[in-house]
Parts: sequence; structure tokens; C-alpha cells
Amino acid sequence: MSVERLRIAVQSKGRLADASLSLFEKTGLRFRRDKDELLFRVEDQPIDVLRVRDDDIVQFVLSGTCELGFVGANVYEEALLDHDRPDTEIVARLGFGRCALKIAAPRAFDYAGPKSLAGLRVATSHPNLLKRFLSDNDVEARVVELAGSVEVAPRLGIADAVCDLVSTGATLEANGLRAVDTVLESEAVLVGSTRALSGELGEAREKFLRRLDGVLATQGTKYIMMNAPETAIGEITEILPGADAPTVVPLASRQGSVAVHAVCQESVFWETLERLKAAGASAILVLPIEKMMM
Ligand code: PRT
Ligand code: ZN
Repeated sequence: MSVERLRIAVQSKGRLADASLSLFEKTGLRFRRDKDELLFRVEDQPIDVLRVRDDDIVQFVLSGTCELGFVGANVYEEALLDHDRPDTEIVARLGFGRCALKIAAPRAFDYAGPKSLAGLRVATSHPNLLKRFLSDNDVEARVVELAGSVEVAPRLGIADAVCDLVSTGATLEANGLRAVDTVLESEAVLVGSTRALSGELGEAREKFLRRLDGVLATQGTKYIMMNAPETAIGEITEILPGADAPTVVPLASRQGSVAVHAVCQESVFWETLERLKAAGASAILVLPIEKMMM
């Protein structure tokens, strides 16, 4: 009898590929990292990682070829608008691949809201999301569908404005465009089928998601340790960013002094350390957290 294996789709090359694989590895899944292979078999669990073009990932999850997929929210939302009742959902937001789908126009264009696009041509590789934006704002405009190089469309004279992904804004700037409106904020997401999985597949999915939760929960969190006078604990607790009650242990060698340990859910900046020092703390250490299970 063949063993059932959970299939997870990731982008093979491109902006999300490395970060997706590295998140995978952080969940403790071990596979041989051979760049040319379509399929990575996880060594010690019934999981296969399918490495494909990002445009195919949602279709694979929708059709049941894969149970889970790592993809940009923009790609997911765009693909979803082609389906009436998709049985898929966003299982987790992953915190990388951040960008926004924006309306951008030549610098001289006088934009006073979506109505300014009425009767114009807007180039995009996200036609469904653009059409939804236009119809939500009750605007009729012509959608010019392009597979890529959207930002050059106004210069080529084939569009008056564009609807394209922006992260730093450098590409818009280089093409004489400026962002004037936001259609969708995006980041990489884990999408999954809402169909129930039983037996080994269900167990493999649960185990993977539990570990992924643990990895995501530690992102940005830090473990902080310091020595301090017992009298300063109140002030120190106030300063620690996003920490629950810290652990306080008396120092055997110094009367009235304690060691303070805490998990901080928010970034710990140099300013935070300076304030802790001013409150009486010394020997302050900030450490990354690798894994956490609550
Ligand atoms: O080959 P494959 O089909 O798998 O990949 P692809 O070429 O279709 O996608 P890829 O790898 O370029 O992007 C994958 C995903 O990364 C996107 O779907 C987004 O979710 C996310 N992402 C994050 C971005 C950007 N940032 C981004 N800046 N995708 C594209 N861009 C492009 C944008 O289209 C524009 O051309 O980068 C340019 C703008 O960048 P800035 O920094 O100049 O603003
Ligand atoms: Zn693509």
C-alpha cells in the first residue's frame, strides 16, 4: 500500500522562493536542496514540496493537486476572483514578500480619486483585482491586460495609467510614474484547501501547521536577560516591549539584586536598552528565539 503524502507548492524561483524554503527548514523539515528539481521529498515526514511557477500554485490548491501553497496574497486574490465558490482559504500570513498593488499615473496626471480614471486605459497584470476596484468605485475604464512590464505601458502609449505591484517605488520613479491609490496590500500567505483531510494526510497537515505557528510566533520576538536592583523591577517591566510578567530570580552573590528574564513580542531597540540601563539594569543581553511552543 502506498503511503499518502501531503503536497505543498512553493515558487521555484523568484522573489518568494528562498524565503518560502527557509521558512520550511525552520519548521524542521529536512530535504535535499537541489535547485533543479521539481519535487523535494521531505526525509522524515510524509510531505512533498512541489516547486512551480507562482501563477500555478493557486490552481494546484484549488484542484486538489496540492493541499497547501505559499503564494503572494495578490496572486491568490486575483485567481480567486475567477472562481464562484472556491474551497480554499488563507491559513497564515507569512510576513515576507510585502508589496502593494497600486494605481500609478504619469507625474503630471491630476488624480482626484478613482473617478479620475473614467474613460481611460489602465494597464495591469491583475485584471480581476483592477476590475473589482473600478466597479467598487463605480468607475468605467478600459483594462489593458499585460503579462509583464506594466510600468512601461504609458510611455509606449498603450495606457494612460497602470495598476502594478510596488515595493520600494523605484520602478515607478524610473518610469516617470507616481502611485496615486492602493488596490490591495499584499504579502506572502499560506493558502490551503478547506476540504477535511483524514488519516496520515490530516496528521501531517496539523503537525506542519503547528510547527509553522511556532516559527511565525517567534518572528521579531526576542529573549532579554539582565541584572537589576530588586527595587527597579516595576520600572523595568514597564519598559520591556510587549513582555508578559518577567521571570525574576535572586542573585546569590549580590543581596538586593535579581536576574530578570523576559520574552519580548516586539522589537527591542537600542533606545530600549538605554532606558533599561538608566532604570538600573546591567549586563543586558538580547537573544533571538528559534522555536516556541505554547
Ligand atoms: O516565475 P514566476 O511566475 O514564479 O514569478 P513572477 O515573475 O511572476 O513573480 P515574482 O517572483 O516577481 O514575484 C512573486 C511575488 O512577490 C509577487 O506575486 C508579489 O506577491 C511579491 N512581490 C513583492 C513582488 C514585489 N514585491 C515587486 N516589487 N512582485 C513583483 N514586484 C515587481 C513589480 O511588479 C515591479 O515590476 O517589482 C517592481 C517594483 O518594485 P519596486 O521595488 O521598484 O517598487
Ligand atoms: Zn508569475
